[in-house]
Amino acid sequence: QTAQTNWGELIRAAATNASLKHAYWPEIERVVAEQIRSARMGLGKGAWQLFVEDGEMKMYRREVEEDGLVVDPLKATHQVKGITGRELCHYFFYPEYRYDWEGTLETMNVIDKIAEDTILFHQIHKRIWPAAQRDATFWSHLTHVPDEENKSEDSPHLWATVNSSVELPSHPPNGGKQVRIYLTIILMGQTIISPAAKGREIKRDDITCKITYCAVVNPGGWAPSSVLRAVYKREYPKFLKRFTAYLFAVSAARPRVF
Ligand code: 16C
Repeated sequence: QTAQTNWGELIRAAATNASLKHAYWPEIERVVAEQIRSARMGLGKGAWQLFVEDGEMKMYRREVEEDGLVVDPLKATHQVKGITGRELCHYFFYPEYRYDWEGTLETMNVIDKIAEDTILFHQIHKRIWPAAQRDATFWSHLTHVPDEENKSEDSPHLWATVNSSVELPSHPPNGGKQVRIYLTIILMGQTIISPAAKGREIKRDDITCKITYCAVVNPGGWAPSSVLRAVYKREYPKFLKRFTAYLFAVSAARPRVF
C-alpha cells in the first residue's frame, strides 16, 4: 500500500446507492477507510504483544486503559484453506448466520437494513459474572476493494466487514438493565490463489484466505480489569476458531467458490 492509496474512493466505488445516500455514509466511509488502513499496516509500529498462538492463528494486544477501563486493542491474523475473503465477510456480515457462530450473543436485532451492504444492529451479549450485562448498537458495512498487494488482471478483491458503534435514539445507552459497550471491529479477508491453478477452474484446494481481525471494545462501565483481560483472552480465540470452523463446514457443502 502506498501512502497515496485513497481507500475512501475505493470504498465509495463498491458501495450501493442506498448506502451512499444515507446520513451515516460520511462516517462509514471514514471509519471503514481507517480500519482497512490499520488492518493492512501489519505489526510494524506500536508495541503489539503476542498473547495467543495456535497454528496459523496469532493474536496480539496492546494494554491500554481509558478512565480506568481496559480497552486493549486486539489484532489477530489467521490463515484458512478452502474459503475466500468474500465468503469470510459474507457469513460475518449477514444476520441470518450470526447465531450459528457468535457464542457471546443473547439476542441480535436488525434495527434497520439500510442497504444490501449496510445494516444497523442492536445486540445483547451474555452476562459475565460479576459484571453487568452488556449491549451494543452498531452499523455494519460490507465492502471490497482492489487488493494492492496482490495485483493482477484476475486477482480477487480484498473483502472487509466493519462494525462500529452508533447512538440510536430508539435504543438509548444504559436504558435497560445492560451497560452499553462501544466497539470498532474489522474482519478482513484476502484470497490467495495457488499458482498451480493458473489457467484452469479454481477449486477449493487452490485457495487460502488470509484473515485479519482487529477489535477495540470499550466496556462502557465498571468491570474488573483482571476479569476483562481473562474474558477476552478466552473469547477472541474461541470466536476466530469457531467462526473459521463454521465457514469451513458451510463452504465444503458449496463446491463453487465465490
Ligand atoms: O466481532 C465479533 N462479533 C460481532 C458480531 O456479533 C460484533 C460484536 C462484538 C461484540 C463484542 C463484545 C461482546 C462482549 C460481551 C461480553 C462477552 C460475553 C462472553 C460470554 C461468555 C459466555 O462485532 C466477535 C466477537 C468476539 C468476542 C469478543 C469478546 C470481547 C470481550 C471484551 C470485553 C467486553 C466487556 C465485558 C464486560 C465484562
